[in-house]
Amino acid sequence: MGVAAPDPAATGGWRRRLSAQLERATGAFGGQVRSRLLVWQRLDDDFYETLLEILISADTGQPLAEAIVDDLRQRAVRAGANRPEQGLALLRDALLGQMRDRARGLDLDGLPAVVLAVGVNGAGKTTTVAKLAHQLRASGRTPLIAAADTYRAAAIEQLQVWAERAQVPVVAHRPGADPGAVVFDSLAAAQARGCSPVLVDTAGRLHTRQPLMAELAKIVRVIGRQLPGEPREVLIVLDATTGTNAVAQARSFQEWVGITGAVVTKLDGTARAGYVLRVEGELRVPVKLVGVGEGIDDLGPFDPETYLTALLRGPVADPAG
Ligand SMILES: Nc1nc2c(ncn2[C@@H]2O[C@H](COP(=O)(O)OP(=O)(O)OP(=O)(O)O)[C@@H](O)[C@H]2O)c(=O)[nH]1
Ligand SMILES: [Mg+2]
Repeated sequence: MGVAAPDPAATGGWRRRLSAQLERATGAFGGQVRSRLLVWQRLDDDFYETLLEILISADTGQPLAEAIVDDLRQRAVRAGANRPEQGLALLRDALLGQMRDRARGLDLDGLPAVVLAVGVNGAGKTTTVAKLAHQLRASGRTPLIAAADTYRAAAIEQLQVWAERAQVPVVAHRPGADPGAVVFDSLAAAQARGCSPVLVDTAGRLHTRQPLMAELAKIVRVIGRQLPGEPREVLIVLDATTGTNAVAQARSFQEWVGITGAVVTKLDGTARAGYVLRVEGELRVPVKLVGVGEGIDDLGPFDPETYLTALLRGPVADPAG
């Protein structure tokens, strides 16, 4: 189901805002496209080598950048294209073709549905849970937040402050409590009160720390025992500004708990716009949500078309239309 859309009344404004933030995030890339790619007269080795450099510098990752450029060469030959603008249009179509068919809405059909946010320290999990709770409530749902990061008192308080603003109930235990017990109580509370979805904030953990990953797997087992089929959504939260080892992180989380989607945060603060391509291309995990700021409204569904248009500076459609 395509939920996680922001308040419908605010959608036009939100989309404009997302576009504006993406423009900034992709500005460096778009600038390079104009100043370094469109100066070539034809689609030749100079063009392709420059494109490869631009992709790599935007954090797309070498293997994926090479695959994208090789694919584009073949497409250009097949299409008989020989001008840089045609090359960029083919590139946009190729990337859009790969990204368009991925299911990006959150599956929230369970009663209650459970959404688990996981990731390394500081990625933006708590903020994402709070923003999502706010938006789901604004769109008429009755979310409940499980404060399953029990490592730091500050983490529980941070969530309570956000949740109060969003007017969403939080189930929390004392610092140091078993996160599995918090989740157990949260699901019972959601069932008793008719709340859904349950959004579970978890402690940040390094993907290489086995005991911490085992603890996360235990949380997932607790959920599955209480509610077969849940959690429907396990979202890995990835910080676009720290980039590079996202692939290793996500693979590890994938092995331990299974990932259904990614949230890329802090896209407002980065020139590494290729990062989203990398998450999709190398991990084969759909980016479902993007974070573009620290405010409660600064989260929204990821729209490949808006993103690629901003990235490759094609004709900019009116995002509100
Ligand atoms: N600019 C910007 N900042 C963000 C975004 N998302 C989160 N942040 C900031 O990133 C910092 C960390 O966010 P948290 O939500 O606390 O991250 P976390 O993953 O819960 O961190 P731990 O619980 O410590 O692992 C905070 O200062 C947030 O305000 C975003 O989309 N853009
Ligand atoms: Mg947190």
